[in-house]
This record gives sequence, C-alpha cells and structure tokens, in this order.
Amino acid sequence: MKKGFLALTWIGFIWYIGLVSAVAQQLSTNQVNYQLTYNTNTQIYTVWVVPKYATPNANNPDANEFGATAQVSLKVPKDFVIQNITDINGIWEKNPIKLGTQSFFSSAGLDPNYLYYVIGKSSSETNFGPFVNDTPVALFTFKGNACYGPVGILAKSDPFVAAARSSALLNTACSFYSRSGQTQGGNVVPLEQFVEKLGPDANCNPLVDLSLTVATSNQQPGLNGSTTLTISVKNEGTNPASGVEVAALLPAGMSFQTYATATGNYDAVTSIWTIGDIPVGQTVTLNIVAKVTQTAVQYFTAQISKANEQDVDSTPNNNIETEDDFGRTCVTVPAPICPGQIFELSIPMGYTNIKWFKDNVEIPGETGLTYQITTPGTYRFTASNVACPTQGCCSYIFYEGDCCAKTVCVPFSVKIIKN
Ligand SMILES: [Ca+2]
Ligand SMILES: [Ca+2]
Repeated sequence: MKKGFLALTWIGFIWYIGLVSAVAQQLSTNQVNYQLTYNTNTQIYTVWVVPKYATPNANNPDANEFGATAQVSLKVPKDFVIQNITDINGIWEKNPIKLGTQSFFSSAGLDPNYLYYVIGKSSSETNFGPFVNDTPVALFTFKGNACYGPVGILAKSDPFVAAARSSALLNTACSFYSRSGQTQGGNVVPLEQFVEKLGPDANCNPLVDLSLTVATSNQQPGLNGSTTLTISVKNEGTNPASGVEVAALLPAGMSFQTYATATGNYDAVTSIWTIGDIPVGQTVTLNIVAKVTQTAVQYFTAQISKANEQDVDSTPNNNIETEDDFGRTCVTVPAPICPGQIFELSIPMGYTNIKWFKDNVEIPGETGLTYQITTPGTYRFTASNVACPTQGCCSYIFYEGDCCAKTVCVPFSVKIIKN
C-alpha cells in the first residue's frame, strides 16, 4: 500500500512535467544548455543554465530573462544520494525520487551502475537576471552522500530517457522554457529551449597529473656564492588542480636569500610554497635565491606536498624520488683534499648498475654504493635507473688543498673516514 502511494506520488509529479514537455516538441531558436560543476573545496555541485543568446532579444524586450517551467535531470552512480538541494534561481524540487530501480525499468536493459533524478522547477515565473551568450547562470546547488564517481546532466540520447517514455510515458529529459523561447502573444505552444548537456560530468574525485622539476642557475657557484633554484610545477592532466602546495627545503649548506613567484607565496620558515589552483596545461614557477655556505655537494630537493585532487601517478609528500612530483638538483663547491686523507662518497639505496667515474674515466671494478677518494679529481657515478645530471646529479670535485680539488654526482654523501 505504502509502495503504491509512493509510486503514485512520483508518477504524478513527473507526469505533470511530462504533459508540458509532451506538447512542446519543437525547439526554440533561443537555445540553452545545462552544465553541472563540482567544487572540491566545498563539495557542492552547481547546476547552470548556459544560454546561447542574450537578453533583450526579439522575443523578450526585457533586460532580464524570465522563465516558468524547467526540468533538470541527473544521471548518478547508483549509490549516490542527492542531498541539500538549495535554490539559486527558481524554486526547485527538494526531494526528488531516485528513478531507475522501479519495476517499469526492469526490462529496459539500463546500466545497473547508474540511477536518475528528475528535478522539476516550480511553474511560478522566475527572474533569472540578464542572459548573456555562453555565460552560465546558476539554478541550484546540491550535495551528495558520498563520492562514487562522476555525476552528470542527463543527455537527451541517454537510454533512460527513451525507456522512461516507452515504459511509463514519463518525460524525464531536461527542459527549459522562458520568455525568450518564443514570440509573444496568442495561444502558443511553448517551445523547448534545452539542447544538450555541456562540458564533462562533475567528478567529485577528479584525477589530476601534476609534475615537478627543479633546476639551478649555477651548479658551481663557489663558496658563499649564490645560485637561483627554480621549482616548476605543471598540470599535465585534463582536470584543474587546486590546493597545491610544494615543500622546498634548503639543505644545511645553503642559506635563503630571497624568492620570487607570480603564483602564491613561499614561506622560508616552513619551506612551503603555497600555490593554490593550477589550470590545465599551466606551469607555475618559484625562484629561490640561495647562498652556498658549505663545500662539497649540496642537494636541493622539492616535492608536491599537497593537492586537493588525486594524482594519476604520484602521491604528495611521500618522498619517493622516482615519482614525477619530486625534483632534485645540486650544486658543487670544490673541496680540498690532503695527501693521506680518504673521503668516502656514498649513494642512497635504490640505484642499480652503478659505475663510478674519475675525470670522466670509468673506474674499473667500482660498482658499489660507496667509493673512497684519496686523490684530487672530479668524481661522479652513473646508474641505469637515473639520468645524470637531469635528475640531480653533481660531480664531487676535490682539489689539492694547502695540505691537501673537486667534484659532485647524484645523491651521495661524503664523510671523512681517515685524516
Ligand atoms: Ca603526477
Ligand atoms: Ca610524491
């Protein structure tokens, strides 16, 4: 009994809309599209009407657009529950029934992963304000119970539209009617203005692809010399990124002088570059001027530490150097070596097929993670899974000091083990 009553209620509601739409088959020359967007910060979806015309026009001499009936239909993941429908322009149905599971549709062969909401607008006339070609006007917002994937405006060609029409005589397609839709006067049949959904579906979990690189203006600045460290972050993906931050920590052997960026701010105390939004295809950069205060090799690393969206191939702040959101560069300050001294160069774990070089000549038999230096020269290594110097390799340079030249390559540290 209760089920029957519920069914009557929703059938009654949409049937009303169906009646209006059923007699309005012809498309107006003043047309609109609908668009749905999602704000990852507020987790709010917004439905927009996007006119393909402006007010005033031949049908509507008013500066504003006025409209009565409209219908916005949504295709949602099956577990998505629409919540908090909030009016912006017009009075919209607040508790629409989820459609698609009713017995009417069981034989329609619809994709069981999706269900549908049909949200009708009150027939009282609404002042939408001025309409400008291609400029969205918000209709209402809503939230979801959780993120299950993309939510979209129901396309005219979606099989659900035809199934609802044939199975239950329901018009579930989107519709929009306004003063601009048709000429004034007489008993005219309202002309449909809705054409199609616009843009991609709204994704509550949009995948982005951010990448980061670092570079240095001067790899051998000399002791107490300056170098400019450039950090670049690119949005290589197909979705806008937001809430982006980068951790750019200077090593002990570099002291911060100043920074410059056109995007956000760098906090030299926390070492965080707060970027915010990065549109698709855009690259943002930060330049840090640092003074090199120690000899040997100073490594500068930076990584994306935060973003609102999930990245397709990297995770913020996980310190994994092989990911595309991590960058490394280095500077070399030649160090003195004295006769009898031994310096040990060591490479972090994870590098394979290591070869050591002195003055660009391979050192036979040296394939280990460490190498001991006893004489002046320029020392570096290669590995099959790292490309030097683009991935932050510097040669260690040792020169014969008063008592005791030069170098740098890739992430290795040096310690004196015999004096
Ligand atoms: Ca990435
Ligand atoms: Ca990472």
